[in-house]
Amino acid sequence: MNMIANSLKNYLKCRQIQINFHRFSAVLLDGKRISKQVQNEIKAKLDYRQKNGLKVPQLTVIQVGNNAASETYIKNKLAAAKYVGIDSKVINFNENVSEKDLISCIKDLNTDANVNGILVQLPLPNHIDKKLICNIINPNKDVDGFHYQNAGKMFYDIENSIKACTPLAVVEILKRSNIQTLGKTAVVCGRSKNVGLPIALLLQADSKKTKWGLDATVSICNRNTSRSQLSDLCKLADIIISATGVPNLITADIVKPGACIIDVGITRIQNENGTFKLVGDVNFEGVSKVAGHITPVPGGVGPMTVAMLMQNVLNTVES
Ligand code: L34
Repeated sequence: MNMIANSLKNYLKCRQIQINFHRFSAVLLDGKRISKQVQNEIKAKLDYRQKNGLKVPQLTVIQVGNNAASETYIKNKLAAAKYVGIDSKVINFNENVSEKDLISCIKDLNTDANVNGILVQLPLPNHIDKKLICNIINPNKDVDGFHYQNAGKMFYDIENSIKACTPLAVVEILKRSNIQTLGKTAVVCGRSKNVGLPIALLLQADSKKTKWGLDATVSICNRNTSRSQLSDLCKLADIIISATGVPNLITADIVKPGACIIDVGITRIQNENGTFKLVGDVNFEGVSKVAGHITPVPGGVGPMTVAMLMQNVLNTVES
């Protein structure tokens, strides 16, 4: 009896060691660090341009209303612009601004030779047609890549398309972290035109036809995908990209051991004391014990989105 008890104790001890070993086994994909690295590379190019009397790009951000998240994101974009050496400016509109006034402002910026990049921060109030606004922007100044000409160029593998910053951020994290994608299985949760769908497009693109192709086999899930469907797909996935804004959508039990997890979701949750905390779509605590690589929230895709915006602005004067 004692022997059995002892061997059980030993077994549990071994299991414990194993469990401890698996705790935080995933490599953290540090978006903040990679973002700094990208920004430093952009800064070096812009320093060179400035020294040689070449044009320093200008970014104009349009903010409508005072959405708390937008305030933070715009602040981060302006700070990055300042760091890398991009001139920037914010135009603020009251949330009651008419569509007509917004359009006339954008048209002025479209023809202003001092403005290289135009960005209208989303979301916009309900009385304003987001699609209309995004498609009024001069496609050559559309540093968000939301204009249908830029989206269409990406669809058709045309080289000089401006691509959306969040999809570029996901790709850049994968590339700089040496995550293999060719022939791998990927699941994208979310099909939004600005995030989920373009991420899936970049992941599936053919590297023989475009320089950005990642050659993965991609499934795209949406709100109608059942939990069991999602689970079946994720369990087979080498890469999971989640961009839904649903906290705890991705749990450890549906993640293949060693998979790479990119969390694009950002949800603000109010603590009991009234302060806010940010969470992603991924149950980080559980999934980080199973996954091979994982991005945190905050400090993951968000800061990289800002870095890729700087890259898009630089491209407007380089190409
Ligand atoms: N037009 N609207 C337009 N272009 C965009 O590219 C965006 N997006 C999304 C919202 N609306 C947009 C952004 O800029 C999301 N987004 C964005 C930008 C920055 C960050 C996150 C999302 C970011 O910096 N996140 C940090 C801190 C966030 C915080 O403290 O609230 C992070 O560590 O995740």
